[in-house]
Amino acid sequence: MASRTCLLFLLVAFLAGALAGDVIEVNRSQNQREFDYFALSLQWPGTYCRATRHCCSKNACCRGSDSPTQFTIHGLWPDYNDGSWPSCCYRSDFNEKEISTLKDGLDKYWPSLSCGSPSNCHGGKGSFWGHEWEKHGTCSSPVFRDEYNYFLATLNLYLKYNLTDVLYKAGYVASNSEKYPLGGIVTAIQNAFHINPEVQCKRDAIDEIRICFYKDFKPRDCVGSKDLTSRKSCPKYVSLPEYTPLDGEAMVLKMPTDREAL
Ligand code: U2P
Repeated sequence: MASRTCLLFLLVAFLAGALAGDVIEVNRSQNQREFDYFALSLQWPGTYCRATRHCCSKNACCRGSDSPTQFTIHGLWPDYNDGSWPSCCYRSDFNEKEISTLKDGLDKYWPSLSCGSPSNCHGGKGSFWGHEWEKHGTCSSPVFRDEYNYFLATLNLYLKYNLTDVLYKAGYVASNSEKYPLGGIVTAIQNAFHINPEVQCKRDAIDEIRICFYKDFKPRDCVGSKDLTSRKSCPKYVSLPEYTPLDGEAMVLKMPTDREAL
């Protein structure tokens, strides 16, 4: 009886979460249903990097004056129209050699903004790129069936749909004092790309903006974009924080090796 009550409670809690709009990640292993669309998720380094507490060589927040000042890539995610997404669809261990010719572009536009080693799909720890390939890239077939094409297409999309530039031209620039209307930022993106993006905030700071695409890479609305009031993570006025990298001396003092940073 007790275990029945417990099961019922878990079921109700699960359904309540789903109905409240919590996203559901589907780990479909081999039997994945084909995804519906792509979300190109772009992170704002000013928001991410100001939480930096220690440095290591792989963390782009620690590049001093070369730290990124534009949106960088978080990932290209195959998603379902119901708000869930597949993950870890088949075993394909990340091999950095396959993308060695893309490394300069990836270091610049798709850097890790932390020292942590995210988990891969099989219980191990790996690089940011390895995590994104194994968790999301493997679910992007039949559009992509290999690492090289997945990373190359993501870089090309990022360069073609230059979000930082769109916001800059509309007057939305990095600032530690300005607050901008969320509606104005969304309108600037709508006018440039003719789609509704998805926006995520950490408190009042823009954290990520997602631009979505059909499988043929024509832009389309993101599922979580429907109306402004449902963008529960952002207030009406938002910021795009500037990031002031740790100064040179502090960087040296705080720069453990990658091993120590794990
Ligand atoms: O939003 C929190 C984390 O959930 C994963 N996510 C979110 C939306 C989506 O469409 N697809 C998706 O995978 C991301 O996990 P990550 O790739 O970072 O492991 C996102 O960070």
